[in-house]
Amino acid sequence: MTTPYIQRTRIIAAILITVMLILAGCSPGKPTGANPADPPAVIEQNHTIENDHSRIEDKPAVTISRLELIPSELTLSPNVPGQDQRFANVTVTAHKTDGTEEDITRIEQLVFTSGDSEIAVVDSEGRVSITETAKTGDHTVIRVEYEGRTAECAVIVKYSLEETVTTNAEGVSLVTNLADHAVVVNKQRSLPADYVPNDLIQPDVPFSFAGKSEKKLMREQAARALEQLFKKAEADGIQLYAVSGYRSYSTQKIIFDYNVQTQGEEEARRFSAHPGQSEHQTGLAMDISSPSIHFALEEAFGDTEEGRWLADHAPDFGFIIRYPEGKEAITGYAYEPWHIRYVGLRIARELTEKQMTLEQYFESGFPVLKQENR
Ligand code: DAL
Ligand code: ZN
Ligand code: ZN
Repeated sequence: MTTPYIQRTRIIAAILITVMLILAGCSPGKPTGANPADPPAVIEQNHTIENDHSRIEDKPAVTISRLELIPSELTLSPNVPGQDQRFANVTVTAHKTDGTEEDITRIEQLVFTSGDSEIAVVDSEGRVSITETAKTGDHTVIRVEYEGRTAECAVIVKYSLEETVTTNAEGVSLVTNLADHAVVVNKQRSLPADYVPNDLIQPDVPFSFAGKSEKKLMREQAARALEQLFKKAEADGIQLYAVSGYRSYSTQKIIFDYNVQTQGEEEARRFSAHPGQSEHQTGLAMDISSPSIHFALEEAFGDTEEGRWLADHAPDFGFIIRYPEGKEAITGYAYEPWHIRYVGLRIARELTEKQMTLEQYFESGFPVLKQENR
């Protein structure tokens, strides 16, 4: 009894659907709107028909979940003979929701930007280059944007030691990147005798002695960082005093000659620099002490509360303990827990983390391309 009723209902329904489809401009056997100008999209079973231009399966669409710039970190340097390290290419990988990845570097709609065009620039194809004025320790990021997603690649500028030194008529190796905040001055790399930094100022910190003195000066950026370091020390209840900052070539000569007279040349060279070879002439170094050891510059400072605090916190303000314990063979000097050197935040943190000296940073560092482990 019920069967004929259902059949009747089905027939009526089929007629109604046919009429509706005819009214809508379609025919039941031919579901495609053959006219590309048909405006309405018709939903039919599992398919979406959009103006007959595309037919998309109605399962979760594959979209981009994450963009990745490769490498994630680039170290670039000016030209050196036989090598071109000023440029590098980054590629863009799209990681998709279905677990696949695709190189989309050549897609036109990618937007590449530089975080600081005075340091590095990037073209529309992901070619990155550092500028003529970029200095060691400078860093920025290259960013790519696509469909609302972004990825970054850190760009670090690093000169090699070889390309920042020249030999003068007397056979002395003179440093050429004098104004670089990461300049390396040591027993193999001298400053010209007449070099005086042009941005020396007196940091607003307590000194161990009164009166006006060139030894109270530092280069501006280092001086500001020192003020922040001392502010943090004070907040932590640590009493630090600045003892000796900038020293001219002639001041260093007086100091070195005195040390040779009183201790002999061999011993003096373990802790005192020849004039022209002292970091104090760069205006980036400061000797620090505390009342707890009567403002002395001695190895014992490293074991005081203040000395330990300094070693722990200096890197957060861009300073390193320049002559660490056990590195005499590399730095050329015995352990000096009191001598801090401004190198900038990024290098200070990296050196501290890797327990490396400034010499090792640049040696390791024939400019390299670091590639993320994938
Ligand atoms: N004490 C350090 C090495 C200097 O004389 O510059
Ligand atoms: Zn010093
Ligand atoms: Zn990947």
